[in-house]
Amino acid sequence: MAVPQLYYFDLRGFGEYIRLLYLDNKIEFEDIRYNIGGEEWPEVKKKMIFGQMPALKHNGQEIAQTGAILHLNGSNEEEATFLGMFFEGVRDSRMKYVRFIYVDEETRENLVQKTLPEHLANFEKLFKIHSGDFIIGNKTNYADYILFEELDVYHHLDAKILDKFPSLKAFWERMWKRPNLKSYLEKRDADRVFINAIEKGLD
Ligand SMILES: N[C@@H](CCC(=O)N[C@@H](CS)C(=O)NCC(=O)O)C(=O)O
Repeated sequence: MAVPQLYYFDLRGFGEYIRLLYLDNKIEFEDIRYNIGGEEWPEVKKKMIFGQMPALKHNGQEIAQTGAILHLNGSNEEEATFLGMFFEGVRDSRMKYVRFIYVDEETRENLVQKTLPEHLANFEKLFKIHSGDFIIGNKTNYADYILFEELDVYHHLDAKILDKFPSLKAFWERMWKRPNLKSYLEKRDADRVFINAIEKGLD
């Protein structure tokens, strides 16, 4: 049977949330990566639904939009709503990071000392609502991968940023130890895979 094909750039970006979910859950997929400034992308772009990636092709169907691809609902409507809320909250936080990276909207110091901690404080509160190792109980859901990737990205900006948020820090450490992720994550750092297209966030 054909495996899903995930299309994204050769960096972490939004595609990384999906890669982590697939790897951790042992969902076989083809990880197709295009060079961000390369010659191929303008041609490929014309064929993508919104002219953007990530995109997923499977069984003749094409899906665009990160959230739609990631979406594996919680076990009931209430949980699905909670996960959706978490997902959108993390995306809002990501936009602050993205604006810092691409348009220098604020200083690195302000981002790390004030802006991101405000978001992290909310995530810490939300995380504690459901007991267990992950956002909801002891099973990972799609929102765990976006949360983990964001925490890891912010940790690259400042290795102490999670210290004031013990639940998030413990979660981040736990995700790093997941047997299906550990060697991938170690290799990703060793290879210094870009987090974003201009890479301000790795040092
Ligand atoms: N709303 C979309 C946004 C996707 C998006 O912004 N993709 C960017 C990379 S992160 C892209 O494809 N940029 C290249 C282009 O627009 O040509 C999602 O969440 O998946």
